[in-house]
Amino acid sequence: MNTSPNILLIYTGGTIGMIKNFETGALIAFDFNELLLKIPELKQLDCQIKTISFDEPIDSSDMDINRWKDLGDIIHENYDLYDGFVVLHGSDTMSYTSSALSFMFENLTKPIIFTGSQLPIGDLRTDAKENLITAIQIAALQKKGKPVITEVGLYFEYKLLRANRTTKINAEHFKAFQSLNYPFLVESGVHLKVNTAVLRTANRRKKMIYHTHFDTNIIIIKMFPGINEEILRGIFLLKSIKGIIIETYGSGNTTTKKWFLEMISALIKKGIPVVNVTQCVGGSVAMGKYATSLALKKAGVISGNDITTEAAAAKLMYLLGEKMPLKVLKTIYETSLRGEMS
Ligand code: ASN
Repeated sequence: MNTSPNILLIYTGGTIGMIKNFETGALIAFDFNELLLKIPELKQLDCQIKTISFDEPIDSSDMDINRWKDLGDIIHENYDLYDGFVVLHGSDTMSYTSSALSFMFENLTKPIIFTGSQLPIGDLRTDAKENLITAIQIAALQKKGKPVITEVGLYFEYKLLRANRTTKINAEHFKAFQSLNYPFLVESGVHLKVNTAVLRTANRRKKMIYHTHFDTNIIIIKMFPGINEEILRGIFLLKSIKGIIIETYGSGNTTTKKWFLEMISALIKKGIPVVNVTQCVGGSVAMGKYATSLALKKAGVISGNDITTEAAAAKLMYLLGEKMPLKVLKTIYETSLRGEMS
């Protein structure tokens, strides 16, 4: 009997599997089977690989909560059949999707590793092969017959990062992702160096719970000097708004103009959660550190601490989807659920 790990490779689209459309010159997703022909090396890996593809592979800019659910369903339906999952995904929104998946799968005991590339797999200088092959090797890592990684990771350019800690920071470099507030999980060199101390540990006695309700009635507002009262009022008064993320300056600071602070207070009084995340790529929100964030704290703004905007959006949609009173949502939001904040 073959006991090498079983890996399910899921293709959603992205540059990794794209070719140039000769009429428009733009990159479009193409057939998954052709992608596999370009990497015969996969046969040499010491694991069984099965593949499945989205019916219509997409550029990740077209991802939405329905596609997150399609992807989650594939993993959920195959959860007991495989030892690990590798998701091929466009890099543009990979941090959002992978953050969302981290909330969808509670008590994960198997790896879900996202990867993709900056150049298509058919390109001579492609980064796709290394990313794909190593992502599969990491998903197949086992110790005493159990997966080493038991969380959602993102592998790109020699590093496995905790997915819900990542941000795409470069549209051209092979090193496209950064996780400034959390160390890498695995580094690939001559050997795979596993940073065991920082991995999430699985509690195998707990049942995996699959969550699929995301509420998209949220908005992310990025602060900038000169932000306009009328425009903000128009957005905040929308009937459909159920949650707001404000991307603030530095350690959570905003303008102290009366109209702004009154608007925020009024929203919270209406039961709408307002989350404070920093627009810096590293560091955290510390409301009350400066006078320019004290009023936010007093008004009951939720601290996003050192969460990324991508994970903050996924977490807010997830918790709103789970439906709970604002007080409870605030407490849970300020707690790390999947290692997304310190
Ligand atoms: N536009 C592509 C995508 O996100 C970018 C990439 O994969 N590098 O699907």
